[in-house]
Amino acid sequence: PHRLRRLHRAHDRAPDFDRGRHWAGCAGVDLIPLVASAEAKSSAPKAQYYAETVQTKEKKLTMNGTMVDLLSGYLRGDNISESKRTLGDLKNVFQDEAARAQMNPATIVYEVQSHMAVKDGTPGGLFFGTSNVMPGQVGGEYFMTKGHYHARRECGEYYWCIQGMGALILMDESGKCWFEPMQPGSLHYIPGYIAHRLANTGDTPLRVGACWPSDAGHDYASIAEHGFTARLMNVGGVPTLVQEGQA
Ligand code: S6P
Ligand code: ZN
Repeated sequence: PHRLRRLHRAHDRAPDFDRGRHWAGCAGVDLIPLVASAEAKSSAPKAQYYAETVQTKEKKLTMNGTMVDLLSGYLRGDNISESKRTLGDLKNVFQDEAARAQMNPATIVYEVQSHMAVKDGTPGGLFFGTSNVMPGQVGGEYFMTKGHYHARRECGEYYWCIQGMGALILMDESGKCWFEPMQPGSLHYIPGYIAHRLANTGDTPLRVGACWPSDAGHDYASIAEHGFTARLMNVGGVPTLVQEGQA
């Protein structure tokens, strides 16, 4: 019961993470028809998702404290950290800074949930997350993440598209830039030494799962300084990677 109460608190935290609008609504299903143990039911009636033990016909199964909604990638339970970036946070990220400055700074561009079972920087561990990039454009450039290299350059990462349409924009250290189209089910391996950024080219949220080493870290400074050498633009309705100086 103590553990269940703690899980509830973790879930009820993060009021600024707009679950209702962007996440839970899209799934529309119960995650797993768990039957909470009698003890869990009496102490925490809403605890079905987090039931520590469930009784099946065969045996009692022990669950851990975190669940992934398989339809949306939404995470709930233990060890989850959440962040979001608004248009106001993304100064100088889009090509048309004047257009960005005209838009509502409170508009959410993307949200990230990360399941961090070990401390950031732990060698040999893994992190698991879901990124949620909203549909939208700034001066014809699709809403996207800031993008980064890993601080430990050799660290790779897996992405997989869960919902929506978009692109994984990649750049090597020589500045060569390309992209991989994303659609639900597409799997993307990002090798080490490659900067990566997500862009939503559709009109629904782009939800992408990720798994990366817990000691990878993030190098945002290189991107802040030099940017990506190409930008994914809406050219007559077609997502087009426009190389620097080609616009
Ligand atoms: C972490 C992984 C993702 C991104 C997320 C947000 O290595 O690549 O979880 O952090 O998509 O992007 P960014 O560039 O703002 O960190
Ligand atoms: Zn990364």
